[in-house]
Amino acid sequence: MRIAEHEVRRVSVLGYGRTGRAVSEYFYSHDVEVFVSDSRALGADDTNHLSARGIPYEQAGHTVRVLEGTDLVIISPGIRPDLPILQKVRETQTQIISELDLAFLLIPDTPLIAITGTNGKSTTVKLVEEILRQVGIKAIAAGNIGLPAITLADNPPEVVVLEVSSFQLEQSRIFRPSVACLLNIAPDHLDRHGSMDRYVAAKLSIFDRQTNADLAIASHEVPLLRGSVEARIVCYEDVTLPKDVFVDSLSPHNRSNLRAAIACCKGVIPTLDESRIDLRVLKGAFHLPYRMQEEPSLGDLRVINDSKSTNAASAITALQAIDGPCVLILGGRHKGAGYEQLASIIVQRDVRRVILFGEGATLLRLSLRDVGYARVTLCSTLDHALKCALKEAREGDTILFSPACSSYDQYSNYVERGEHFSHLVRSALEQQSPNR
Ligand code: UMA
Ligand code: ADP
Repeated sequence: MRIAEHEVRRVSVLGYGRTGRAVSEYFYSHDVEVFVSDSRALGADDTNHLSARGIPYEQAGHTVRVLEGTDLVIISPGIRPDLPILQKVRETQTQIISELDLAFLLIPDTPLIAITGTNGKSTTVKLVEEILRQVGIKAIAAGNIGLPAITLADNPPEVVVLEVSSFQLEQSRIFRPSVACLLNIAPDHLDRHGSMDRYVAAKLSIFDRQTNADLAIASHEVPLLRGSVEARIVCYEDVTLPKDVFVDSLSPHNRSNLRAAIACCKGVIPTLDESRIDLRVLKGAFHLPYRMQEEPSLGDLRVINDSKSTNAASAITALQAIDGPCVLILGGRHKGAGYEQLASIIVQRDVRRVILFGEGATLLRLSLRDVGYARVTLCSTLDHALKCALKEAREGDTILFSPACSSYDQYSNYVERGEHFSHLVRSALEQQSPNR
């Protein structure tokens, strides 16, 4: 098959996770030879699937087999640009392309709304999808939210709403969305990007190839865009929200997400009348799993599961969204950014105790000590952390699980961590005596 100016007979797919599987399926179904290479030992489901299709693969490391007879190497978002095998590929002048760029080339005629930012991407992407569907446009949410964009290549919808991560942006050289939105930037993923400057550069690159026919949407970052972006710039905080009790009940961060979503929708339907959006239909988008999810109360304690909070900024947002005293559970894998700001907010808010668990616990404790906060309990697991939280909480408190770290020290992803927390809460509920 032809992709841009390249004749492609054989591809190598680096990484066989969600993205790699989708890319392999796409090429397999278009009769292009596929070779799969993954740094981990693949599970039996994967190896059986590949063998049944006659797709050759290597596991537990990338070797020069990636290069043999290959026209194109496709990389998953989790592949770092400095991976040694990529250096070898570059030396042979073989083309390397990200899944995001590939999907962009394979879906050439469909308007793309791309949304990035440190926090709020999934919520905003779902809001845009819902609003567009309400006005009769077949829109599909894809990308970092979980459905690799290439999955849509053979049967594209009317509009693709893409959640785009800094990992995907860092790898991309072609991608040009007609509407690009940057929600916010706070320190995150410094273990991958190496510095805040490089993380910011990756985020801002969403606007790089846009022209004056396109729309660039942002808020606090608008000054960074002026002079460097060709697209028409819109500040989403200028969007007026419909007067409605439901809107008033939203947390400030979700009102921001709604403003951004409306600005994105107006990018494809300039005549959209926001006062006619049925806001109640959007409820689901504001309540995606493990984002400030209300668990059953434990006696008189409110319990919130915010497992998707994987950086300090989202934990700050969570703290600011709740009223009254709380016991805060933080921890997981540290991603390289500091916790100074989070620690200073903890001191200001009514946080009865902070329970720390996982790899990041020691560093979090140091940051809290630096601001003079000492009401800290150290635990190894989430199980233990919830037990300690229950001991410390007083009548009417909220137990807030908003970890500020990634889940990868003890779980495969934030969903598994969120499910585990829900399970622990339900077990605690079953064990609770009536007069706790
Ligand atoms: N791998 C290698 N070599 C390497 C590194 C990884 O072979 O050097 C292999 C791993 O062993 C694994 C596979 O690559 O088998 C994983 O690939 P991946 O890390 O790119 O993950 P995918 O399963 O393809 O999922 C990716 C996104 N993951 C990451 O960016 C880390 C998913 O976002 C996204 O939903 C999916 O593509 C579909 O587009 C998850 C995420 O955590 C939710 N994203 C980060 C975030 O939101 O903070 C950026
Ligand atoms: P992302 O896809 O960027 O991770 P989500 O919508 O999944 O964003 O939300 C992730 C976390 O960030 C949740 O804890 C959520 O409560 C919080 N959050 C959502 N929107 C915002 C925002 N605009 N600013 C700060 N935090 C937010």
